[in-house]
Amino acid sequence: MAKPIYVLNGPNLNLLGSREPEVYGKETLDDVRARCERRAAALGFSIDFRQSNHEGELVAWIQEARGGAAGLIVNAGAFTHTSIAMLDALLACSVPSVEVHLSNIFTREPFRHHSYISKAVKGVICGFGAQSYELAIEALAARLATAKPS
Ligand code: CA2
Repeated sequence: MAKPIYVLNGPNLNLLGSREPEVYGKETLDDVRARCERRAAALGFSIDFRQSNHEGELVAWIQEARGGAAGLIVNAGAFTHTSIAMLDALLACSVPSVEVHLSNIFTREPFRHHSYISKAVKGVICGFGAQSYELAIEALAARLATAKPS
């Protein structure tokens, strides 16, 4: 059976749709999951969509992706700006990965302008709301389609 694309979501993203709609949009994380599932299915992939408020759990999922995932999409939430542990896990993970953000982190507070994890991913998509995730799935699917089978 084909491996899924893991879509990993970090802290507080379970609150999507409940506050700050002007920054993060009105859709809930379940709505984002549904978008991802539809987009991936249209491109011939399946999705394993998860959220955690715990850095260690996110690190464990990235480690699991090494054997279990075709690719990885990560919205690390605030850990984006703090987590060397997630950077190290991604550097050790050979599957292609894309960093996503709902908001444009570069138009926000200066502390959001730096991402620790960007160094370890193929690319970064931010600022398109829930559509950022769909764009990431498209980019990953295109890369996986041209990648040599291992
Ligand atoms: O724009 C993004 O996707 C972020 O990764 C979201 C993080 C933020 O810390 C990053 O700088 C950018 C925050 C996620 C929290 O989301 C909430 C949504 C609704 C209400 C409260 C928090």
